[in-house]
Amino acid sequence: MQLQSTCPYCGVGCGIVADQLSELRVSGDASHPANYGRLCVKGSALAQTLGEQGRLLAPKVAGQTVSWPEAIDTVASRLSAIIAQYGPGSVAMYLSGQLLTEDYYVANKLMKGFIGSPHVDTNSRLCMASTVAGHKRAFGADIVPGCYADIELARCYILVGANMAWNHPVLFQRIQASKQQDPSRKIIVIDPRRSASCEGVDLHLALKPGTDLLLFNGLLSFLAKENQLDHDFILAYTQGFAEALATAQQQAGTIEQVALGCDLPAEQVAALYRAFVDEPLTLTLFSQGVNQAQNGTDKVNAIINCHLATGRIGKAGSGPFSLTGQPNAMGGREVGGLANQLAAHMDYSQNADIELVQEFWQAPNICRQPGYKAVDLFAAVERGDIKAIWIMATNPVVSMPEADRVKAALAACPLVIVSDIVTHTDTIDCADIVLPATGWSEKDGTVTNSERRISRQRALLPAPGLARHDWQIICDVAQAMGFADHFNFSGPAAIFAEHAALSAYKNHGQRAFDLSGLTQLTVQQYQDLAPVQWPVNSKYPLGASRLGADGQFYTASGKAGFIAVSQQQPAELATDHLLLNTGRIRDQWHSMTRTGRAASLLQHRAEPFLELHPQDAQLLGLSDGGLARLSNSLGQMDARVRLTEAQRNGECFVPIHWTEQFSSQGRCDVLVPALVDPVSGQPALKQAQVQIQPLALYWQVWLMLKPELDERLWLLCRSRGYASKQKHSRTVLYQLELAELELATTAGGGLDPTKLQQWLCSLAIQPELSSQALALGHYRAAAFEAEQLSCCVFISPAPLNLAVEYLDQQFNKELSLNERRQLLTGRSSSGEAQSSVICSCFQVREASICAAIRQGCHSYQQLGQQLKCGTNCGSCIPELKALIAAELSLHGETL
Ligand SMILES: Nc1nc2c(c(=O)[nH]1)N[C@H]1C(S)=C(S)[C@@H](COP(=O)(O)OP(=O)(O)OC[C@H]3O[C@@H](n4cnc5c(=O)[nH]c(N)nc54)[C@H](O)[C@@H]3O)O[C@H]1N2
Ligand SMILES: Nc1nc2c(c(=O)[nH]1)N[C@H]1C(S)=C(S)[C@@H](COP(=O)(O)OP(=O)(O)OC[C@H]3O[C@@H](n4cnc5c(=O)[nH]c(N)nc54)[C@H](O)[C@@H]3O)O[C@H]1N2
Ligand code: SF4
Ligand SMILES: [Mo]
Repeated sequence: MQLQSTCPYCGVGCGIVADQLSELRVSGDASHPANYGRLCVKGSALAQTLGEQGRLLAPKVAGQTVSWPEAIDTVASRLSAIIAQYGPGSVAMYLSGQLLTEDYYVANKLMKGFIGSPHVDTNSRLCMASTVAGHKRAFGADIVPGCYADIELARCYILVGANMAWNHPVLFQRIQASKQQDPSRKIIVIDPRRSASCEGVDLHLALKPGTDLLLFNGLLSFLAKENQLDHDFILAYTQGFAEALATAQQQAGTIEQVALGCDLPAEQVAALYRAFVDEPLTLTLFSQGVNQAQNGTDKVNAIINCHLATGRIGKAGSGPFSLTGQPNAMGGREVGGLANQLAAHMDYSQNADIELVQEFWQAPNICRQPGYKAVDLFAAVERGDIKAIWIMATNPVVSMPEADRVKAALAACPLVIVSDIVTHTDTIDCADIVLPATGWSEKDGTVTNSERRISRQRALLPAPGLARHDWQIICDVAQAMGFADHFNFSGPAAIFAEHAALSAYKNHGQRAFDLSGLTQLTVQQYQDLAPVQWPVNSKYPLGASRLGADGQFYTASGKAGFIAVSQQQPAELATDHLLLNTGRIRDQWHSMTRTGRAASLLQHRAEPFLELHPQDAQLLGLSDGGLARLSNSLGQMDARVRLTEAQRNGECFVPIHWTEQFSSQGRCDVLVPALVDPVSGQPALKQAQVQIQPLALYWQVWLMLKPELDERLWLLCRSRGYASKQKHSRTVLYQLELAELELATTAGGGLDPTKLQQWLCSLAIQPELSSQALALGHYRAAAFEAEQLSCCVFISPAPLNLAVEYLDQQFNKELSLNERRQLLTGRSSSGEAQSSVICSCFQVREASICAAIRQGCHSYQQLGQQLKCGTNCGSCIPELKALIAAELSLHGETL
């Protein structure tokens, strides 16, 4: 049987087809307009992330498994008791752009209409809030004017603070394909880091972090100076131009001055401006390098200003394009998941909106004031003003700035309820009540992608254990709290119908978000709903691909607004500090609760890492492959050093993904201060100041096991030094680094046999075969169960560079004595060492790729023919190109 659904990861919102053979197989849906059959590496590996292992299968109260009636009753009665004592404002919800629209709708309705607490916010505050605010200032509504089809129509792509090659890979492939078809198309990247998206582009502006506003103000002045303004459009359809231009001109000055402020060569700035002027078909695609800043909203408007000034908005092939992060970041905005919104794109600024929502919901306790935004919400938990918080589908102990404060605030909060799909997350570990939700492939509903397209996520598999749908859990609690009549939905179709009806209620074309054409869907029609772009109403019965081309906007005057914005001086870097940038990697999704389960996705980057320039590393005494400790007054993080000239001097980068489930101290957000954009409340997650020092703990330990360590032993590993956990096909590898004292006492730095024995014993390891030179600090051992390898341990004072894949393959088969001895060398008999996996789909490693390049494969297509790398999802093609370039420059003359 084949079923169509939508990928649960990024905001591209690719359609998938699931084949239910003996096991689920996932491939790209050729008919879906987001991807036309393509999938990136995460989408391709979806089937690997399924299965009951590690899943949360039953509700828990205070660590004890309970039945659903007991869990619902406990949640409802404890919430009611807190509300009775402290008022409705003492309870909060913290939601997620990974909930389905239907889940989100009922959560928001329960809180803002029935419980009467406005304190509902979502992780979209960390993600899209600045864009929402920027859109509302410019367009009067939170609309993305363009659509994906503009990619094939555009001729110039400007990527601002967006690493699309890794984070919106399928859209990046569409850009690449357009460029391949017509190489005169231009790709320009604005990012302080030379990210994977910079590979082979026409221009990369490695600007000083935080200076984008100056760069775009400079562009606006340049457009005026060069007489490139669309005066007719400005006059007829916009307001506020003169002030915005004057502010930009006052600040930006000449190209040289902009270049100085942005720390860029003047020629690069000029080339960017010239490209924008020369090419009317320009798309400016932006993401977190823009949003996650203290002036994120202003940056968004500075970009939109340039598009308004040239009339390039909502037109085929041009426009500003916000790349949404999560699969349903848009859907959450549509139902009013943000604390300053109400529902269906209405907010608290107009009484009429509040009355309308109250009337439609027949709500007894409608909220009339905005609630706390994420950072303020957790500060209110910390102060004790919020006494109960229900967290769904997000992991704030990992992803919020000042994450250790968030953790402490939750630990002290009287009632923390977490709905999740896995047994352990850093946030669940702070919860009083844990509720098992169904996850992707089990749940049913809708999501809206970056181009406003609503697609169905369909259930492909039954719910595991006692897991229930998020909407169902919320409605059960609502019913138990006495709101039964308003939460007795028969299923997601009924919720969607009500959501659509609210968007249409007394709308009369005034509110952009209008699903009036979808209010009458039958359950079957909802089940079969084909992807459609809102609005869907009498004006756009089949949905609208573009908005704003007719010059109609949703401000009071109907005109689009220019916003006068000016760049503040970026904060000075304290002496001995580096500027820390944070972001994503190709194969992992956020806190790794799903992608961390797929062995193939953990080989590209296996540990938390720190990227910095070799010159900085030298000054700090750091070496490639060694460990580093990053710290500031807020916290500390440990990571593996990767030297790269892709990083500007004085700046460094760490990934956001590692948690206490996968590493000892890998959470980067413990270092990031909770400074927010004053307009949007979005935290500036792209900047922190850190000190860095080498972390040399002495003993390098590799522990490879089947099955993984239990919670208690993993905690033990984490508490003893550096630890990281990596899933492989058959085993789990624990890469540890322990302090000298832990295992050594001998004068020459050798291993102390008693301590070694104690250590092995503490981890329940009983080796049967070993090779040891304890005086030199070397120990290698293996244990067997029913003739098969069950564990191996390697200890050395020097870095261990073992062939992980080979070792992993030795598990699950009977080994001869010779093979057992070979195993202890850590290398196969052919002696191949470890190098990182570049192509995750076919597990092709860097070493084989470089060898093939040296043997004459000088294009990624040739590499594909020889090694298959890059021939499935194509996510690694930018890296293949980079390796070819690097090998050729290194060995150019001889190749
Ligand atoms: N593989 C993968 N893909 C994902 C996700 C994931 O977890 N993994 N998450 C999804 C989500 S929720 C989101 S929000 C998106 C995010 O997608 P992106 O925004 O592309 O992701 P990031 O890597 O966080 O940041 C993008 C870039 O901003 C740059 N940057 C930092 N400071 C500045 C600055 O001052 N100016 C400019 N111009 N650039 C700057 C960083 O160097 C980085 O390369 O990705 C989505 N896609
Ligand atoms: N420093 C820094 N910090 C950042 C960012 C950054 O760039 N830099 N980016 C920010 C951004 S843009 C984002 S979006 C956030 C993301 O950060 P989070 O939202 O905290 O991360 P996730 O790992 O996506 O958390 C989702 C949780 O929901 C669970 N889950 C999955 N599916 C379901 C479901 O259907 N129902 C329920 N109930 N649970 C489910 C997962 O197991 C997981 O625990 O991080 C933010 N934090
Ligand atoms: S680009 Fe990748 S992660 Fe994003 S929706 Fe498509 S397949 Fe999923
Ligand atoms: Mo995000």
